[in-house]
Amino acid sequence: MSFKPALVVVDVQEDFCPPNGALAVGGGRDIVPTLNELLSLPFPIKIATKDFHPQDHISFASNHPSPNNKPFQSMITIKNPLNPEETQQTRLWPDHCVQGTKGSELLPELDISKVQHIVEKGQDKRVEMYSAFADPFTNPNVSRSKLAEILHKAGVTDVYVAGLAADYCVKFTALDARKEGFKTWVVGEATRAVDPSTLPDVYKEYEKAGVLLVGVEDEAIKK
Ligand code: VGL
Ligand code: ZN
Repeated sequence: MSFKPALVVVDVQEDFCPPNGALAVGGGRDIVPTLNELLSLPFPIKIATKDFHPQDHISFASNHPSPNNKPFQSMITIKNPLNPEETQQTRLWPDHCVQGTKGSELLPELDISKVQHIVEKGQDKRVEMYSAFADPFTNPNVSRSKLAEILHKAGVTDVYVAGLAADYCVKFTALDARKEGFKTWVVGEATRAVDPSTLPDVYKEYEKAGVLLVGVEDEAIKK
C-alpha cells in the first residue's frame, strides 16, 4: 500500500491572529511553534493556504446594508450565482485578508521556506469559500483553488490539515479533502477556533465523515 502524505497549513495569516488581526482567533499565533515542528517533518508535500478576498467580498459585513450587517453576529441569505433559486445562509465577518493588505500576509514566524505551494482561496466576491478546495455552492465551482489538482497530480494518499480556524476553514478543508478521496487527518493541537464551544460538534462531523484527529506526537504523523 502506498503512503504519500501532504501537510496543508490553512490560513495562518495576520488577520486571523492577535494582536492586530481583524478576525483574530484566540491563541491563533500560539500554534506557530507546533506548525513549524510539523513543517520540519518529512512530508513529501507541504502547502500553505491563504484566504485572499477582494474588498467587495460577499462575506464582509461592510458590503451589506444595515441592520443585518453586524460582523460576527449577522447571518444573511445569499443566492447561488449560477442558480438564484438556490440560497444559503452565511455568517458575516469584519473585512479580512483583503488582497494586498498586511492582514492577508502569512505570519512571518511561520517557516514557509518548507512549503512548495502557496494556494490562494476566496477570490470570487460572489461566494463564501471556507474550504481551501472550492466554494460548496456552485457547480461548476465559480471559486476553485489549485489544491485538488496539486494533491491528485502528486499522487497524495493522506492529507494532514492544521491552521486557522478550526471551526471554519480547517473544518471545511478537511471535510473536502475526505470528499476528494484522501485519507484525512486534522492535527488538533495545531488549530484554534473562532468559537471553541462548537468544537465537540466539529469533532462529531469528523467522525461521521471519517476524518481522523491526530496529535503531533502520534505515530501516524512521525512516519
Ligand atoms: C475563515 C472566516 C472567514 C478561516 C476565513 O480561515 O477560518 N474564517 N474567512
Ligand atoms: Zn474569509
